[in-house]
Amino acid sequence: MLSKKIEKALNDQIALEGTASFIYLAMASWCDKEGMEGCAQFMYRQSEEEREHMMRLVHYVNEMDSHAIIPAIKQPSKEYDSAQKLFEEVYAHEQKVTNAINKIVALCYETDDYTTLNFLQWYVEEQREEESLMRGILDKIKLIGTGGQSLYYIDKELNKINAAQMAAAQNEEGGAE
Ligand code: OFO
Repeated sequence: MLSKKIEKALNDQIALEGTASFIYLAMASWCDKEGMEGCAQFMYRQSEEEREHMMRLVHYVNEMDSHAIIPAIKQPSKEYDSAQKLFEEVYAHEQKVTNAINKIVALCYETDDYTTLNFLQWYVEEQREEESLMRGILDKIKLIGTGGQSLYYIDKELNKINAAQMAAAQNEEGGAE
């Protein structure tokens, strides 16, 4: 069984991942409405991924004979000022999640919970990848600038990332067979 401290920290993390999933879904929907198909596809997938991260935690907490609590989720913003602002928000959210994961890792050391520590290694690696991916997207957006056709080029860049991620997922599936 998990200690009360770790159980609470993991339940807070469930809420954070669930919130990320909803925020990213709202962002995907806004991109869709604005005709940015590549960005929309990317954010729909990020939203799914965050849900999976939440579910991993739900299963872990319950497997450890504790109780995973499903949180109420606040309605995210409906409108975003620009693609750049949107990705700045995503990046800031990812940094917040990384900090939260690091705090639970520290708590695991404090409470000698090496099972949870081991479980969290996957999240540590995932956050490193996500932060670097979002930073890369923001760098590209800044390079493209805000000229007349900037949205077109930003969307094109996101489509390239979509294609690369789909190919990587297919490779993984192929390897797993
Ligand atoms: Fe859950 O990986 Fe990002 O936030």
